[in-house]
Amino acid sequence: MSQRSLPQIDPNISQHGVRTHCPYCAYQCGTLLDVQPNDIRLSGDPSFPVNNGRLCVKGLTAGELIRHPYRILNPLMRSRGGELQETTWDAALDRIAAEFWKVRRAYGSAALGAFGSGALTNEKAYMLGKFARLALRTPHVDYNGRYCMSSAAGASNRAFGMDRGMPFPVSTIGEAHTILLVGSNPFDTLPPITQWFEQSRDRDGRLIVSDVRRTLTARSANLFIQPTVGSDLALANGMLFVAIEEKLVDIEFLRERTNGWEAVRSIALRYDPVTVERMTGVPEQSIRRVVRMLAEPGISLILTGRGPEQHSKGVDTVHSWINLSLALGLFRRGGYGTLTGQGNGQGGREHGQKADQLPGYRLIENPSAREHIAKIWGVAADELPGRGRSAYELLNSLGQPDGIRALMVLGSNVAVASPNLNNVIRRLKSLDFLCVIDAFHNETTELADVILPTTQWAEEDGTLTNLEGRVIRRRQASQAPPNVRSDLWIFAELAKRLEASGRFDYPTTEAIFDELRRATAGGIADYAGMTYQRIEQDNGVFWPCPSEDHPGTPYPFAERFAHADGKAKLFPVEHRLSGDEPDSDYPIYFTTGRYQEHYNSGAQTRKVRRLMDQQSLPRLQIHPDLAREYRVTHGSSVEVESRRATATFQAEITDSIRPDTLFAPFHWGGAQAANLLVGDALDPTSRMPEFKIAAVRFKPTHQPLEEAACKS
Ligand SMILES: Nc1nc2c(c(=O)[nH]1)N[C@H]1C(S)=C(S)[C@@H](COP(=O)(O)OP(=O)(O)OC[C@H]3O[C@@H](n4cnc5c(=O)[nH]c(N)nc54)[C@H](O)[C@@H]3O)O[C@H]1N2
Ligand SMILES: Nc1nc2c(c(=O)[nH]1)N[C@H]1C(S)=C(S)[C@@H](COP(=O)(O)OP(=O)(O)OC[C@H]3O[C@@H](n4cnc5c(=O)[nH]c(N)nc54)[C@H](O)[C@@H]3O)O[C@H]1N2
Ligand code: SF4
Ligand SMILES: [Mo]
Repeated sequence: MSQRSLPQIDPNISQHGVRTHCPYCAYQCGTLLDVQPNDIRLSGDPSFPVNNGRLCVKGLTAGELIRHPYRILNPLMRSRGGELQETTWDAALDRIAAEFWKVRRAYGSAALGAFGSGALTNEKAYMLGKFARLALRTPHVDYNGRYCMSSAAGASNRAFGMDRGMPFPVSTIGEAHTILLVGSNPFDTLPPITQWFEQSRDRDGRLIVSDVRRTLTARSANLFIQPTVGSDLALANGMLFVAIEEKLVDIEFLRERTNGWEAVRSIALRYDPVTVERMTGVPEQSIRRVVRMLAEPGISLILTGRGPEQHSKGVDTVHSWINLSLALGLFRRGGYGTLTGQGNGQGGREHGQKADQLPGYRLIENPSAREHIAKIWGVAADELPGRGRSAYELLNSLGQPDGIRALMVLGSNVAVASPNLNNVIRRLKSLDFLCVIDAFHNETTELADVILPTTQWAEEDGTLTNLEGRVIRRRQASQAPPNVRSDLWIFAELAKRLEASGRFDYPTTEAIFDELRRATAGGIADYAGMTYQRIEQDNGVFWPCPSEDHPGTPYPFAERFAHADGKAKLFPVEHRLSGDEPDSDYPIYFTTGRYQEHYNSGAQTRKVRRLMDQQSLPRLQIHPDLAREYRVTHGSSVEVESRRATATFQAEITDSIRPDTLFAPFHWGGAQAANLLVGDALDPTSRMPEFKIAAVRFKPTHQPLEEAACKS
């Protein structure tokens, strides 16, 4: 056969399926997805250079979601009797619009609200921000990223003038000589990342893990330290003391590339390692060893996860680790990064679904940012609302005087994932009207008046931005069920009914991306030079990418930081107490996190049989000493009580946790929701809740635990 007669081959479709990405976490593994009438095959994409063919058990089993029997297939509306009943799209959309108009007439547009997600593609996040500002005409749009990486984002913006979670590709881990993971458990939460840690180890690299639990990740570490919950800031300051005392500070780097060293230095000198040992429980010798290892020649990385970030002092805590990385001059070859969590955790925070933000990481209160976006949207700048409430504050305002009366939620199971959960559920119930857009039922749809069924990842096109800042393509591999619609179509239909038609109709998802490119042009997160074609050809493009001939930016801080003078800011930070510290009534620390087999609120993974077979219940990790004292036996039911509520878990007695701390996953709802126990203190800058610390007491209970799979 001659060369010319070969059929046109799309390099994104092979005999193994369509090249797309996993529906879950920020690692965004490349997958090959082949959906046939009687068979769904999903495998790792060996040509995507981030996972190189590997997948974790969640990604491997994600195909089960596509034709899942519990999929929502038609719009649902609650009848007068309170039952959810199937209805037509027109009836459902008309009802939502009517309820929104009713609230708008009675209370004004600021009584409408929207809650989005880091699971949404860039195109959806962009459209949600636009929809909230131009169709709902409310300032109150925020999203679950506020629960996720907002503290790391806050500190990175302050320190570097830019929040690019990892300012280097993930492969840098493979080249590193020393890696310090602070409250991050990526062997469970981003499993294919282990290949880069293995590569580092094969080159004699060393891994240091700081976690309150000896996690799967910690078991691979050369050095494991186990600080008290909430003491990370004191620990970082103590390490800075050691760096100063042992003359390991890179003065030349500080002089050339940073501001603010003197103020930070004088605070660090109050954190001598003997005091810090008392504050954190980490032995002085270990503190010294960590600093010496980080200061050795070669690439050193300090990476944080949610452990130090999800606190009411999260921003300052992250800044303390950035201070240490700057003082050691790590940015010459490595530096600081945060391991972002949700599928589009990075892109989701750039395109305007955040209460204080417009696309391109622009601030909504900045007049020139408003002008730029208003022009692209074809409105006057003063038509754009101002800054709205942050996620928890938004939810806490529901049904309150001056609060939100009608809410739209997409991409978040707020009735499981939010802190002070009983309060949030009460507030959701006090709404005049709640509408949820989802592919599946979850604890939040249970409270909704209208539920709209949406397409899911395999049925969509779009882009996401992974944890490295690499923009990638999600490709459609499967037909959606006949009566299911995309979030983007829903925005357009609702806009028509809210007298905002014409601004939400696009022929393709790519056309939305093209508008997003123009909206981000000149902003911090500049996507102007990216096209779908480039993204596909190059296995993703790193932002900022201001023009089509720009190669993209894998290392944004290689030469300069993003502040106007090109320098990074060190910032003096002090240890402080949490909103909910133990006392004689509630003497024990409680913290939360993740299982490898479940994802976030569990709305998706609790429906996957293979995952439920492996992890069917939330277990409370208890140290043997504590278990003995409280007469709790392995496998029995335990009731945990905080100042707010009680929750029930199954006891797992293990010496991998500190004796003063209990741990439970937050993947379950109802009486097994860890967030019943968590309080509502927020970080003053990021408005991040304290998911990683609460004061509790506990006791054995005879209440049996039911397997809490999502049954519908
Ligand atoms: N399997 C799985 N993978 C996921 C997810 C999932 O739900 N399941 N979710 C994705 C998302 S959205 C995110 S944000 C990431 C999160 O990824 P990680 O940050 O790795 O996950 P977490 O388990 O929340 O927290 C990490 C560790 O912090 C520790 N920790 C708790 N309190 C403290 C403290 O005060 N100090 C320190 N130093 N450590 C503490 C916990 O013991 C835990 O091991 O994972 C992503 N990947
Ligand atoms: N105690 C405690 N609480 C926590 C945390 C913790 O560590 N401890 N972590 C926090 C963190 S980091 C996060 S990220 C949150 C996550 O928790 P949630 O905000 O609840 O996020 P998910 O569980 O991922 O919920 C996703 C929902 O969105 C739907 N969905 C997914 N993609 C789309 C889409 O494109 N469109 C629409 N319409 N729906 C979609 C899914 O079907 C699912 O129902 O939880 C936070 N809560
Ligand atoms: S690591 Fe994340 S992206 Fe990769 S397969 Fe697992 S859940 Fe999916
Ligand atoms: Mo997250």
